[in-house]
Amino acid sequence: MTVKVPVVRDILEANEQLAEDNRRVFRDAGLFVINLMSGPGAGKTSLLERTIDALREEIRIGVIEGDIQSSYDAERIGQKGVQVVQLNTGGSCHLDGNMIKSSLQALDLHQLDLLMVENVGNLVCPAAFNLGEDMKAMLLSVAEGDDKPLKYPRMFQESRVLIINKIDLLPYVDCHVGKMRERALQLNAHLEIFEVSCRTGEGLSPWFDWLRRQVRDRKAEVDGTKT
Ligand SMILES: Nc1nc2c(ncn2[C@@H]2O[C@H](COP(=O)(O)OP(=O)(O)O)[C@@H](O)[C@H]2O)c(=O)[nH]1
Ligand SMILES: [Mg+2]
Repeated sequence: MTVKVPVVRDILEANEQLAEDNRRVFRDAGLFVINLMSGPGAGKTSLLERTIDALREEIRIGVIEGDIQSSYDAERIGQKGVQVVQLNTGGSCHLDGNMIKSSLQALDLHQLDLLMVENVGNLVCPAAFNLGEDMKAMLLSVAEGDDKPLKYPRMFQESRVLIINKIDLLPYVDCHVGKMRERALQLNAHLEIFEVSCRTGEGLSPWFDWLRRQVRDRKAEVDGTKT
């Protein structure tokens, strides 16, 4: 019984160290980094595609794709002509600091402004492992139901941003967006919430503006430390 607790703590502590190493590398490159999490199929890759299409002329975006298996998502993103690397976890349900560290040699970080990491589709473990990101952002689609904050609280507590996706489906599903928002905010009053449809494009402009601001602030921070 007592043996298991320190083992678990060791894994998380070792991960923290690796995440810290990654964070230093990202800072040196002046990058803003987002760890994108959701259940399978909520729309992470679709959001990345929309974001790249909208911002590619002004922001240099790179993507790390995390999946248990396949390079399908990386191929989707690769078609956009941006830097992308696929990480296969080989069964693990989340990305960790070590996986991110090993993927960085495949990217030219100094040619990027924004790095977006698509985590493995899962509403549980990704929230427990820091990657060295600036912030975690999560997607929840209306098709998954407004009760998810009650069932998977840690995801909402760890995230800075909640993107409620697939609002085009609202006429067809039993989801009360007001209730979803309220439950999420009860867990984390600082959540920035966007209601979007990656299918129609509705609601995405405020998300793009928010990203522009984060990247601009990071640049200003880096320029400030240089002078
Ligand atoms: N109706 C609708 N479907 C969407 C929306 N966003 C994504 N999808 C679809 O949902 C499925 C899963 O999307 P994907 O981006 O691959 O999700 P991921 O597994 O989180 O990366 C695909 O069939 C998408 O076309 C949306 O806003 N509305
Ligand atoms: Mg995906």
